[in-house]
Amino acid sequence: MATIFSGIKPTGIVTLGNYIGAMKHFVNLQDEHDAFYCIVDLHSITVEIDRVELMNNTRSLAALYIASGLDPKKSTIFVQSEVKAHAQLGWMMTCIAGMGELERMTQYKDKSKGQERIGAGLFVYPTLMAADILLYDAGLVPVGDDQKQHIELTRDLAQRFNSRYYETFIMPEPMIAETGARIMSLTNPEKKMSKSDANPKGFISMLDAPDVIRKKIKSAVTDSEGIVKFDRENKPGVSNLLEIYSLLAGIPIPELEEKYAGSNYGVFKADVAETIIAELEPIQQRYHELLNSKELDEILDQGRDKAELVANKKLAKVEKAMGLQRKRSK
Ligand code: ATP
Ligand code: LTN
Repeated sequence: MATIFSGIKPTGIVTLGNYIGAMKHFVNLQDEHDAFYCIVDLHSITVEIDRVELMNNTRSLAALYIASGLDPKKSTIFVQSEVKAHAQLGWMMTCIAGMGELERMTQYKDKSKGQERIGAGLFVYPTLMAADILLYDAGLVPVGDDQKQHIELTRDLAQRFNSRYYETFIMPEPMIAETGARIMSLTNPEKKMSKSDANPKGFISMLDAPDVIRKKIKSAVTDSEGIVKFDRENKPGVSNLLEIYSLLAGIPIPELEEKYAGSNYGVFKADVAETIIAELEPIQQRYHELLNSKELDEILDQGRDKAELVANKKLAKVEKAMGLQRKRSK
């Protein structure tokens, strides 16, 4: 059974998009796979972020991982910067990668657009992500649709390394769900929902209170047609809400279309909001119990120790393959 690896950046509070596109799959996979779920704080510093905010986000994401159903007995949950091998292998991968292939990454293009000063870390971001995955011999990487290109690059780097030195890495496969891999912004349904969106109306945070959720869904951009129908091209706003509703309630979209035939958007949106609230309520409750607990520290300490064992072993193999070893006197 393939090992699973995935990560989320502590750049803000996890959104409903992160939950549907990634976290829900993490939970489903942990029963049958060896799974590593990381809080990728080293990736968060590729853009400017306040130090206290980063520390809070890191803890909050760990609590949300567990509150959403990750079981530390089944999954290894840890903070990236605590396992030093990530940064070390990241450097080696940077040396394997070419400028051209990094320049083609759409996440880099999006995040650097309009920036006065582009951090070099943002540019080499995918080489650190490759290191994350390759350190654990992960065969499957559950992610949202936006990360596919980074995993393809990871495969290219692994292959290049294997042929330049010798067989060291296995080829990871992206695991992207057919639905829910790209939840869109509520204010601009042409753009993906992002936790770092400057406008909080664009996303539902996992910690939003029920009234905030009702307000955000009520003001979500739709269209003037007044027909609840799935048509991503012509009705992106309504389609996005239908997708969220369907995935959370476990009701197929055609059934929802039928249910709301003849109703106005107000009724439909109110039900979408209540479905989200019902999903998030127990998660929020567990989150608050965990956030300041010793239990959370213990889980992260154990996760770090377990991850370190695996990662250090792989790092030693890579160092050996690359000749990063001192010759000793006979
Ligand atoms: P940021 O806004 O800081 O770039 P983000 O919200 O895009 O953050 P990430 O930490 O980059 O979130 O992503 C964590 C996981 O969630 C990844 O697997 C990513 O593909 C997935 N993901 C992110 N946004 C969405 C979305 N809108 N719909 C579905 N999956 C998503
Ligand atoms: N690049 C990802 C976060 C990420 C990741 C990873 C995902 C960092 N390392 C390893 C899967 C596997 C993002 O921006 N969402």
